[in-house]
Amino acid sequence: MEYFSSHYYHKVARVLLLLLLFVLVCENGVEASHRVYYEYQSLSSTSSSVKQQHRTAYHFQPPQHWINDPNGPMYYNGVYHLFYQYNPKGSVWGNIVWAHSVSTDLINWTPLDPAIFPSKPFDQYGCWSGSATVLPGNKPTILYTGIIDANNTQVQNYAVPANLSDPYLREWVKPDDNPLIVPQIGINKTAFRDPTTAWKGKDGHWRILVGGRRKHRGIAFLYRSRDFKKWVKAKHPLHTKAETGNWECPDFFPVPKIGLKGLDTSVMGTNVKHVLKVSLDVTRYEYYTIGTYDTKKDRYVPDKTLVDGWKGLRYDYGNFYASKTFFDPNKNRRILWGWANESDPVQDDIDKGWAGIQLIPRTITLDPNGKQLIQWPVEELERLRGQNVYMINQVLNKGDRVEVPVGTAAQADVEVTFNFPSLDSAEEFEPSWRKLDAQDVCSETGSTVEGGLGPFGLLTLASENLEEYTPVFFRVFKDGKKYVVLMCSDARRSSLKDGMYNPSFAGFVDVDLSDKKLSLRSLVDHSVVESFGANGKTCITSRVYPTIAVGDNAHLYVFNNGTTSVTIETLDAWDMKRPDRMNI
Ligand SMILES: *[C@@H]1O[C@H](CO)[C@@H](O)[C@H](O)[C@H]1NC(C)=O
Ligand SMILES: *[C@@H]1O[C@H](CO)[C@@H](O)[C@H](O)[C@H]1NC(C)=O
Ligand SMILES: *[C@@H]1O[C@H](CO)[C@@H](O)[C@H](O)[C@H]1NC(C)=O
Ligand SMILES: *[C@@H]1O[C@H](CO)[C@@H](O)[C@H](O)[C@H]1NC(C)=O
Ligand SMILES: *[C@H]1O[C@@H](CO)[C@H](O)[C@@H](O)[C@@H]1NC(C)=O
Repeated sequence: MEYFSSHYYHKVARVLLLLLLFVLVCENGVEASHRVYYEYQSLSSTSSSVKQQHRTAYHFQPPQHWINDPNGPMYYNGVYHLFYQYNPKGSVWGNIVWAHSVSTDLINWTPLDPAIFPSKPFDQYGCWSGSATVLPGNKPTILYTGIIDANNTQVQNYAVPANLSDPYLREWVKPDDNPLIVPQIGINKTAFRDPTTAWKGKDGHWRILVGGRRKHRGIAFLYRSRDFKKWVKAKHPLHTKAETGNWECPDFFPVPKIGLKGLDTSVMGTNVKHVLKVSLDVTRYEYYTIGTYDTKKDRYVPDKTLVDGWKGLRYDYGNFYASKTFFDPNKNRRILWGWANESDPVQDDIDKGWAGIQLIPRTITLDPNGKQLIQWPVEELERLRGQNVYMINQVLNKGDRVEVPVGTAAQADVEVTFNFPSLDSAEEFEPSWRKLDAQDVCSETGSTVEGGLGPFGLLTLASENLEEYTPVFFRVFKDGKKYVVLMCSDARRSSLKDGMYNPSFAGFVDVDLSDKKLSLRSLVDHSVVESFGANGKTCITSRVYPTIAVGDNAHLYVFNNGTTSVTIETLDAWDMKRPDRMNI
């Protein structure tokens, strides 16, 4: 995928581009939205200049520099591999290579040398995102997007391990019969990227998707191959959707209708549903649908009850993009990786010496109601839990704020279940809000506006006198006979420093309230708050940069600002240890 720094910039750039087009009546094909900081491309900072204050402790981060999309995650011979887009020379986007790390538990990672970097005519201007497929005979193959000229022309290449006996697959080779796929006439060659993991049809042919666009229509191009070398574009894309703009990083995989197991990407049939996720270049967020893979027509049909478009379901309603899943045969689960960019100004990233993190990998399953996915941090994360503090049956009246005395509130994992006596006091959901996104509703209400049932939840990365805090909370509304649950992760008061991107991220939670309970888990890690509402039905990530609520001065509280008292049924919090590197 490509990086540009803000939606606003994008709009301005589009207007400027249109003007330019009128004036020049020509188009050079270079992305208007593609903000490249040439002046910083070759700056090379040293580790000693890297600012540590907001660095994460247990989220994935290299020692320095810029990272973006997770690439080609896979499990091979007892080892998890994570590749990712990386600028080896600075903390802004540019000079992109595939950095490579390995792990045996998804938590403790050891960096290796970059696996794929520009070196051949078919990728000399960049090695962009892609996926891994483990071919029969236990042979991993990577497909990735190569940039072949200064005009950003995109092709799809492959790379294979140089030595299959090397337990860490350190070295990768890019054979000379690359590229495998070039954009044929009719395909926009600057919007043609991010090949998926391949799946095998009943006819024995492999299939992959490549993301792209035709005008404003997002497209998941389908390619087929018998031998993984010669790829032929299918007449019809697997799926397209008007007015969604360029699709980046498509991901397509099966989930079982019943049960929690993950499935190999090639599994199909009546016992499975399929999921298609796309990353929206225009809005810089993702959406997914659940649907049916019609293997005869080789087309994907989203379920009618779901929104196929900008207002569709999201893995995460916060700072989360360019995600990718893989099947983990070791524990029979499907795991999701997502990237969170920084929310501070570019100059701060340069000063820090780093930018971007990978979020905690999440196990994903289908909600038994079939209407959405459920996500939960991989169980291995729990090995980092240190000292536990807990609360039970503690009542929170209106205005109460209670400290959770966890050892390091800046580096913690907290799980809480609230219960409430009734839903009677839920506020009316204003009819005018039906047109709004959850985020807009959250920014109108927030944690400071008293409600009936809620706002209640956690105050993370909070300073003692609440000059700074990032509240993660619920608010329950009544809309006719139904209840609407809003979950917010509101960064507006997260930092006293100006210039931060600090939205009141929010999502609705499709949860049955008949047991009058709501649960919340937050992973707090210095500059990230990654939250899971209602056992993983709604997830929201915020990147925040407190100035007071740092290190030992960060606090964690539970609060209630609704008129109805709520009870902390159980709360468990742990301070989190730092992962180790493996010795290899
Ligand atoms: C890039 O596009 C411009 C305008 O179409 C063209 O003149 C130039 O030759 C192209 N450069 C390359 C390397 O393809
Ligand atoms: C091709 O895609 C690029 C990148 O999304 C876009 O800037 C350009 O306008 C597209 N060209 C056409 C003809 O649609
Ligand atoms: C391949 O890796 C194995 C295991 O690390 C090593 O013993 C062997 O020498 C390597 N082969 C080559 C050709 O490098
Ligand atoms: C609760 O509401 C009061 C009154 O609006 C406000 O002063 C306070 O900051 C709120 N608490 C939180 C945690 O937002
Ligand atoms: C992350 O950064 C913020 C602030 O610059 C932008 O507004 C987002 O668009 C950006 N997100 C992505 C996915 O690039």
